[in-house]
Amino acid sequence: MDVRAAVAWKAGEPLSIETVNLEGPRAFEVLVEIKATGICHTDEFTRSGADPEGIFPAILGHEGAGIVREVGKGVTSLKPGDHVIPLYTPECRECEYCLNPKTNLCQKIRTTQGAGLMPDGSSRFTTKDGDPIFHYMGTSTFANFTVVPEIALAKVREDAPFDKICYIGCGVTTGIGAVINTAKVEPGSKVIVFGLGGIGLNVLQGARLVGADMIVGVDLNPAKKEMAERFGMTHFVNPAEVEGDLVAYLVNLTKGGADYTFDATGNVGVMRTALESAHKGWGESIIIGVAGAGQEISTRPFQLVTGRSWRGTAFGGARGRTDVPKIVDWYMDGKIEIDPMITHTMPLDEINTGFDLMHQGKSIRSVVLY
Ligand code: NAD
Ligand code: AHE
Ligand code: ZN
Ligand code: ZN
Repeated sequence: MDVRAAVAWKAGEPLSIETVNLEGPRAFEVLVEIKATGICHTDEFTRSGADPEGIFPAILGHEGAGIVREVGKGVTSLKPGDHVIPLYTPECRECEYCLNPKTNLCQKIRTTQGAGLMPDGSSRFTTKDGDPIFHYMGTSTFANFTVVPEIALAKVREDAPFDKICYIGCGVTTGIGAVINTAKVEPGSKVIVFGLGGIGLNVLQGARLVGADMIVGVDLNPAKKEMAERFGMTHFVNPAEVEGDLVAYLVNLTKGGADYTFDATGNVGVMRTALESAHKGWGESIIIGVAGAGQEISTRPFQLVTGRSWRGTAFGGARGRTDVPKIVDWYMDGKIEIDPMITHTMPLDEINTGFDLMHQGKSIRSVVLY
């Protein structure tokens, strides 16, 4: 079938909106009509060429929501008409990783997914000339129709609005999940969040949800302060306005360091600051941001010797098919907020504007509506 897609032809170039071919679902695959998709900084990370796994031409996008239109042979858990959120972290419920409660990183299809292919090693997208176009994160939501493995789809309630719940496909779940699943922040904790963008704001609301006492937000863009306060930030720090050492400032502000710190910037220098502003003896620092090819983190081992721990999280430690429908319920029940974070919406034809707004620091989430 013909589908409208934003194609990333080459690293660093704007996306090109065109009609491409999509083959129907093969065994254990599902055709989904995408109704809305957010633009996450990770899409920009890959588009820019910073992603060591980046592969072109590809159809990016991993924060979508839509409706099942057709199922391939062997699909038993979904049927046409079901509302779904594609999962870049699938949940097969039978691999070694799914059977280990310590991780959410299902590895059943990770190799082919990372190579931009469906689990059978081929692509469903082709150009008008029949040349393959790669999938991205197994989801490729920057197209009005996409094919996704059954194990990479969460079935969600039908009264939830696509233009909001698409954000649960990455940002909301990642931020809230980092607090609840990965760090397991306790009530009364002191928390520092670095980067108050689409992920950081959700870390803030996760911290508020679990009853953290002091929630410090750190961002170079002062325009992020107002929205961050709305999501639970109690203290704002702009590193550009701190005289002297930022770590010392934050340790002083939190009276010894934070119980939990989170990097939601992807900057390796910030990651070090986050680790070192965690409390001696017990502070934990969680890396959420993804760093460009070739970048590495460093600190003095003494920081770990003296009781700080450095950890990371992917998709907020969530097991998508199990947890995502629950987060949709939290949103529908008013337990968490999403609407104010969706600052811009646009048709697919204007998707590059969404990337521009991200660069300019003017948006939290831009959502493409099909
Ligand atoms: P974003 O662009 O919306 O937000 C980033 C924020 O960081 C901005 O507000 C920016 O002003 C701030 N910032 C940048 N440099 C800074 C610095 N040196 N000090 C303080 N603040 C700084 O991006 P996002 O969509 O929120 O994504 C954030 C990061 O999380 C990205 O690296 C993204 O790739 C990553 N991410 C990871 C996961 C995961 O599963 N681990 C999921 C989603 C996104
Ligand atoms: N491909 C990159 C890593 C990108 C990355 O870390 N992705 C996160 C999700 S970011 C969503 O916005 C993730 O889930 N990682 C786990 C995984 O298996 O990819 C690189 O550096 O190679
Ligand atoms: Zn993302
Ligand atoms: Zn699995």
